[in-house]
Amino acid sequence: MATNPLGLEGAQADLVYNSLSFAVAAMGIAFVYFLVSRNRVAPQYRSAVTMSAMICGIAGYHYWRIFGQFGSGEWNEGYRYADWLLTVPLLVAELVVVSGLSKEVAKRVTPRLIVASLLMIATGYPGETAEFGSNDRTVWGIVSAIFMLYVLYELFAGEVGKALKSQAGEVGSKLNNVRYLLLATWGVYPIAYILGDSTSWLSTTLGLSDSDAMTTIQVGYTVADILAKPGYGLLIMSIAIARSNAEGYRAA
Ligand code: RET
Repeated sequence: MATNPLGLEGAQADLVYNSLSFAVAAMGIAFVYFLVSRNRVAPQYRSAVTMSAMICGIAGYHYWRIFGQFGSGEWNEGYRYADWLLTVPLLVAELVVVSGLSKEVAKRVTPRLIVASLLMIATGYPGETAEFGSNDRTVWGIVSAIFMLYVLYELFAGEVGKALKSQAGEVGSKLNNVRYLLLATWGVYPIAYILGDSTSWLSTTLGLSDSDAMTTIQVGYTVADILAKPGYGLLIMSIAIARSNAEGYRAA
């Protein structure tokens, strides 16, 4: 294999290299799939499927750049944050589109969710690039987590949460699944962030070496991204299809 900019060797280098390669393929094909599937849902839900295509397209590009760094000898974690800055607001916005909220409520909550998720990513970046074990890494991580908790609060207990919980039947249970997928995947990021610092209490408790920590954070972020983008997009589309059918839409 070409130069490894993370300083990993053997099986760990292969694992990171292969998971990045897999992510490029998953994002690329999901981008095409969402693009060609737009007509399966009624016009009022198409923006959700379009957003899934945008998310996977943006991620496919960034994973291509991240993967390409394996030959370069340099590693820039900024590609992930640029990707998240663009995709995370879209992920929350598409959930609102299929949530069944009234237009007025959707117009009020969407900007709040977008701003909070932008701040979650923007404040995580200085922590991610700070020295391992530094105060900066801890403090920015906590600030970022506060914005994440706010978004989760809105989606579980706030106005959006109430709307998602109150729906019956197939759509109601799919809305629940998508919320729990979001919770489970979003939970991986802060854990990978903590495990990625080999000096953190969690990494030292588990006895992770520098290269174990590096492998865990890279594979953790990558697997979470595949579930949180193409996987979540598929669930969002199935909700849009169920709603479209219930409203009498017939795909051509
Ligand atoms: C950071 C920094 C440490 C604290 C927290 C974080 C949360 C990141 C999250 C990212 C979600 C990304 C998604 C991408 C998929 O497309 C930034 C690691 C809380 C929740 C969903």
